[in-house]
Amino acid sequence: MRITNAWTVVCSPGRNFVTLVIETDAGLRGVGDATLNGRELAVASYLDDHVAALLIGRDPADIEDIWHGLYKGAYWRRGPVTMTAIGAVDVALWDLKGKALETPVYNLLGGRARRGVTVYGHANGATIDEAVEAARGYVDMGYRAVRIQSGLPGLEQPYGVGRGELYYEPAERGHPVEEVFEPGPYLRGVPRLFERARAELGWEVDLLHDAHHRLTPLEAAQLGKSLEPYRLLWLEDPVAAEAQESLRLVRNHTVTPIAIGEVFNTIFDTHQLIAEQLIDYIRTTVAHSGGLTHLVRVAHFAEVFHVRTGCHGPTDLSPVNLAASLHFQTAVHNFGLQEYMRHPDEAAEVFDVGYWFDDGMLHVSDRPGLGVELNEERAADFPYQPAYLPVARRRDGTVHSW
Ligand code: KDG
Ligand code: MG
Repeated sequence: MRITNAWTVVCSPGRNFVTLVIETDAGLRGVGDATLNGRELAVASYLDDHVAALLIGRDPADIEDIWHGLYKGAYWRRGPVTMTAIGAVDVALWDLKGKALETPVYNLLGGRARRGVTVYGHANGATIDEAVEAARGYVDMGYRAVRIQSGLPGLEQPYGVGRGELYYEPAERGHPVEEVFEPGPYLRGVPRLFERARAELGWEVDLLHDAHHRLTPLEAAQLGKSLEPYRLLWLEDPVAAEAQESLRLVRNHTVTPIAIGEVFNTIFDTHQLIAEQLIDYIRTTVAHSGGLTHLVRVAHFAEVFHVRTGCHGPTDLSPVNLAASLHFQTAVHNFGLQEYMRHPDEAAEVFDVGYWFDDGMLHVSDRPGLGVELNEERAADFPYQPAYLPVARRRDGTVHSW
């Protein structure tokens, strides 16, 4: 079999998605997610203008060789745009391989290691009361794990409080929205949120929180310590992910489990944190870190150090990425938890998915490949809409990590 064509489809069914399609002379098509929130067209151009021509004529079965050809052959390595582009090619090739062999992708990754993939939902609210009520809604739907974010006294715009119920969407059309962040009210408020959540929801449900890279190492250590009584499953991104050595300080002061990695792109971003056991969950995304080929390496490396997977899975990645994550999480032994935000309804008109939610878990379908079909005609009805993620500033106007 040979690759005859490769192109991206950029569409906005409720939000922007970039999908790579790879076509073969056997009439099979594979799809990969190439969405990078707020920088979508950079990845589309990387693929259409620089990578597509290199794929034509190649045997799609040669995934390992094509992967290294794009990674080492470009000379300019790593970074989110490059690794998202490589990830899209990689996932599309696994999809093709599954379709060619008429088997789901998880079978190609070693086979089923579990019945289903336990997921966490996103509860948020403008106040602690609203957020805990939203968390109760997830428990009632059967979720066994819930991330909770809320507005707090003195901090009206915390990370993670979106518009609408199930669909959290941070990107806004037009210019980036500016939000204010102050660590004082945040560090005082979050323990009150989880004290309330435990009192209302009990201890059976796993609770999580995302600090979104906003704290200094000492602030992160303080937060982890003050959350210990409420036994979180994880505290996510307590410090900026690039400051890896600062995790030693956090780790020395708290036993609250730590999850990091959604902005990482390669195993080289993860290896210090994993080998020094500075984290408990690695959150690296299939789409943004070179696809399944590379993330499987990260998972196997992490297993040696008792670090478990916790793939990033926001709505700003398409159902193609979610399906790829589910095949990965179904097959790797050291699975931890999978993020699950529901996509807007319009997305279902463009992406026909085989996975389904039941009993707190997402289940992969047994369709060949990834089990997701892209409807290109319908995608054309939802043209790209320029949109940006917010920017955070301190009260005095200093730009801060969002
Ligand atoms: O595009 C940015 C989002 O993916 C990010 O804000 C979501 O932190 C996030 C999460 O944990 O899902
Ligand atoms: Mg996060």
